Amino acid sequence: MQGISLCQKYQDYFSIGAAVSEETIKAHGELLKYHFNSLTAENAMKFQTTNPKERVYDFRPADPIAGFAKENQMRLRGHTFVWHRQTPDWVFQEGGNPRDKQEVLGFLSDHIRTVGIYFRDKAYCWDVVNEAISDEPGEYLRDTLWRRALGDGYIETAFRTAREHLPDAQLFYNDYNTYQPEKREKICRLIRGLKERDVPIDGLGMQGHWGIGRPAIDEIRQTLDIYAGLGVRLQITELDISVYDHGDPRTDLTVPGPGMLDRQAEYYGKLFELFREYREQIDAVTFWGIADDATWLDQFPVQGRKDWPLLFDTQGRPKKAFDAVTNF
Ligand code: HAH
Repeated sequence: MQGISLCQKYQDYFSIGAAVSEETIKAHGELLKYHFNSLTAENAMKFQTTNPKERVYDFRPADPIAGFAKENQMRLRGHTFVWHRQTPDWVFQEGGNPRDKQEVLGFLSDHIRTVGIYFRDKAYCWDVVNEAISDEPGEYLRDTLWRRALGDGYIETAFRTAREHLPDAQLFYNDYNTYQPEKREKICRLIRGLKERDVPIDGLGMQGHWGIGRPAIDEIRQTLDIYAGLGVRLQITELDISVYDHGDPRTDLTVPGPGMLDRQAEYYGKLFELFREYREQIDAVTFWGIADDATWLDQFPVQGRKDWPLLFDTQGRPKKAFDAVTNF
C-alpha cells in the first residue's frame, strides 16, 4: 500500500473504522491495516450469532475479527447487545407461548454478562441498545419484543447491567435517522432521561446510512449542535452514502450511473469537513463496510440492486470520494 492513509490523515481528529466479517477481512486485509484503526463486527457479535440457543454461546465467528483487531492494534466496537432484530425467538417465547418477564430479564442479563466479559479486554465500547426509538409520529419507544416483555425500563436495565460487568467500556445508544427532527427530539428525551436517573450512558451513535445530498449538511450540523449539548460522546457508527436518490427507479445498474460518483465525492467531502469541525465531540467515524464489492446496501432497501456507497471501489482502489475526504 502507498499514498495517503485515511486513518493517519485523521489521527488528530477521530478514529476511522470499518464494519467487517471474516470474509471481508480476508478480501481486504491489507487495505484495512493501511487505512483503518477501528473495527466493528457487521454481524458476528450480534445476539443471534453469539447466543443462538438458550445457554449456548458461540464466539467462533467473532474470534477472527477480534484477533485481527488485536494483532493490528486496532480498536474494536461492540455491536450490539439489545436490538429488536437478529435476536433469536427463544429469548421471548417457548413452544409458542410468551415467556414471563423474569425469564426474559434473566436472558438479557446473562447475555450481556457473558458476551461482555468475553470481549472485556477486546472491545472498548458497546452499542448497548440499538434502534429503540419509534419512527412513528407521536410514538416514543419502538414496539419491540424486548419492550413487550420487560416494559419501557428495558433500556435502563441494559445499560446498568452492561456497566456492572464492564466498568471501563464506553456505553452507547445507537440509532438511524438521528437527524430527523422528531426522532432527534425522542433521542434527546431518552438520553436526558437516562442521565437524570444516573443511568450509565457515555455516548450516542449516529448510524449514518445516508445518500448523496441527503440529509443536507446543515441538517447534520444542527443535529450535531443539539447532541453536543447532551453531554455524551458522539460517534458516526455506520456510515455509507448510497448513490441512489429516493425514488430512483433503476435497479439493474452494473456500474455507477453518470455523475453518481462525482456527486458522492462532493457530498463525502462536505460531510468530512463538517465532522472535522466537530472533532471535539466526535471520537470515531466508522464505515458500514470496507469497499464496494460487499455492502449490505446491495440488499437494502431494494433486494439485489447494486450500490457503491463506500470510499473504495469493488477492486479496493480509492474512489473520488476518498480523495474528497483526504484532500485538506
Ligand atoms: C443497521 N440498521 C444495523 O444497526 C446494523 O446492525 C445492520 O447490519 C445494518 C444496519 C439499519 C436499518 C435497518 O436494519 C432496517 C431499517 C432501517 C435501518
